[in-house]
Amino acid sequence: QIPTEQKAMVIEKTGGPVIYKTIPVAKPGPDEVLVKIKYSGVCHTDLHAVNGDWPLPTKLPLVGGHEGAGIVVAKGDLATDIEIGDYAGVKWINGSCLACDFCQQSDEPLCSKALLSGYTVDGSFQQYCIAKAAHVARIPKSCDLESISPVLCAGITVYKGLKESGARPGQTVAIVGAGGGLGSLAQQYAKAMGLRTIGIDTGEDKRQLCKDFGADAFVDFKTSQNVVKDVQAATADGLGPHAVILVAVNEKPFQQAAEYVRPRGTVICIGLPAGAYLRAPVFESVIRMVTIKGSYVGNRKDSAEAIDFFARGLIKVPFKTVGLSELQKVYDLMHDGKITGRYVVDTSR
Ligand code: 8ID
Ligand code: ZN
Ligand code: ZN
Repeated sequence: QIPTEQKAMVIEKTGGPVIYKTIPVAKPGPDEVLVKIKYSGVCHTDLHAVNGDWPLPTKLPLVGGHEGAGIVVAKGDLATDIEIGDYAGVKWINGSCLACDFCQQSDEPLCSKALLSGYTVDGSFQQYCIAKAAHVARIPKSCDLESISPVLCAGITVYKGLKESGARPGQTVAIVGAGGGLGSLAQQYAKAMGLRTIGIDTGEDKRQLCKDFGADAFVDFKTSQNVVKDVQAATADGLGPHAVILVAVNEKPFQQAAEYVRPRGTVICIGLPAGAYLRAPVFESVIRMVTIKGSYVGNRKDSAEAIDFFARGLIKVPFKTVGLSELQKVYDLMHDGKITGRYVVDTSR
């Protein structure tokens, strides 16, 4: 009962537009599964891909999307540890070589042969999507596919970033871009890990979301006279947060975070604004022993752990759902910074 044709959102050239059209359903290779995508979250990365923001070309034509939640409907002969009917997630790392130095150490995102869903291979903005069986996320049947979809990139990424930060229960983490997709999930994971949070973003909606998620403070980067001072003042002893999770799509905070992070604190860079540079004063960074590092999605174990937090009911994803055919509207809102939380697309319409 797998059809030969399906609906998909396709970009034919960098810069868009994204077009709703009928395309063939692919057949899984020996080490692959075919996932019937029910819902897919829309990540800012998908918009970077449309716009050609990064120094890495996409395939063209391209079906974007990498937060695809669905059901396995076909599989190759080598896919022996996953069954037809299982819930599965198509995430950013679609596949990797499993043999290189990085794959052997479970740093699969660093594999030079990694396949990227919705970027170097077609992703989840279609009704049927191919992914490597080794990498497809295993989703327990108790989970709702609609609300878990944003966990498949946003959740995994911020969970990994929080682990990389080394922040421990009771400590404070500042989340820059706290009202967006990654940021709203970062707040949830941070709380579940016993951390205090400071949300940094702008506007009443995003302030309210941070409050609802139990943020200890909110700093509006647009109205604050001095973001550095306000963030430090939001910690009990005024010394600043132990860690900063940067998920904003803007260069400025990447050049500010090292100034307000606590001495011996860690700045985790996750957001990928086009053409941006990191900058920090050498003197203060040295004498305050600041760590600045990048964090890139997560490996298969991080993915399973991030999903487990959701399955245990610890993560509430704030989302709105629209039809797959309305994807362009989501991109327009995202471009204008008007999305609080995440948008999810329903592939049936
Ligand atoms: O593995 C990775 N490193 C990874 C994985 C997934 C996504 C990286 N990303 C990248 C995306 O490509 C994107 O560049 O993380 C970034 C955030 O993705 P998103 O959460 O999907 O974007 P969003 O929902 O648009 O949220 C961005 C938020 O940043 C705020 C905006 O108001 C919005 O709420 N923001 C901006 I723009 N400038 C800000 C500033 N100066 C800011 N918040 C605080 N200070
Ligand atoms: Zn993403
Ligand atoms: Zn590899």
